[in-house]
Amino acid sequence: MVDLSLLSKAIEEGNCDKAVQLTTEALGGGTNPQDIITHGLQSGMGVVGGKFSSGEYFLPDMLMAARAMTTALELLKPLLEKTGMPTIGRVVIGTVEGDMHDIGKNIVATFLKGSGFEVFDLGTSVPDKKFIDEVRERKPDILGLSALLTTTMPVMGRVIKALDVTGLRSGVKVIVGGAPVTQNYANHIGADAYAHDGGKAVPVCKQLLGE
Ligand code: B1M
Repeated sequence: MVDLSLLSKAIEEGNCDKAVQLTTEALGGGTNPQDIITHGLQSGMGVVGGKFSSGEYFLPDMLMAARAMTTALELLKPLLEKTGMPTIGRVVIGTVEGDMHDIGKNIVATFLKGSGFEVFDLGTSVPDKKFIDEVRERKPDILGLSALLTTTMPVMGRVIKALDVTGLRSGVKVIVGGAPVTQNYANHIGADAYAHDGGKAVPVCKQLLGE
């Protein structure tokens, strides 16, 4: 059984090879992929964020940690996505304009795919108009908006307003999330739902579909 605190440490140190090795060993030892994410990868990223805030880490440290985490996540993706179940709903998801953070959004997208949702991931720094166009064309049941910066959180409200103005709001449920986002903030900007993490996003999205 791999000690997931070692994996957390590998992410903290931005050690890509070690992160891949420990993730592979953890999977081989039967550790649940969700536990690997929560107690290994994500907890290491939490430490990185703290060290960046306190001035101990700089941008290159965050980038190395992000690379290590993204590479390790790639090993988990096929396991999380492999379900073979019928599609239960369609989701368009993206990180809002001005925001390049995508690791958490990718986890949410992967969890949703693994639970039977058809997911269209628009990527990062998605212009408001792109969200509107995709909602109009793809007619998703749910639009997912992710924001990691306090400066980009308001953009989620802007997208919701744009849905209103274009007459699309009533046809789509909006879920928001990201580290600085809260349930109160989601209510404040008129979102239909908020999820704290990828695991929570699945039942919340099912609930939005009335399941
Ligand atoms: Co940035 N960054 N970053 N960063 N970065 C934060 C967010 C920060 C908190 C770090 C800090 O200061 N402690 C800080 C924001 C401060 C603030 O706004 N108050 C910050 C800053 C300041 C910046 C820059 C401005 C730095 C600079 O340039 N001086 C810059 C901004 C660039 C931009 O976006 N325009 C920047 C850049 C970067 C990197 C590119 C180096 C890299 C991102 C790489 C990438 O994403 N591909 C990076 C990273 C890695 C971080 C931290 C360390 C980690 C983020 C992460 O991936 N976490 C982060 C500190 C932190 O969050 N502790 C930080 C792991 C991930 C699994 O968690 O993303 O929270 P998270 O996702 C979770 C939940 O939030 C939720 O589920 C996910 C999975 O469980 N969730 C949703 C997310 N989206 C959801 C959507 C949903 C539902 C749930 O529904 C749709």
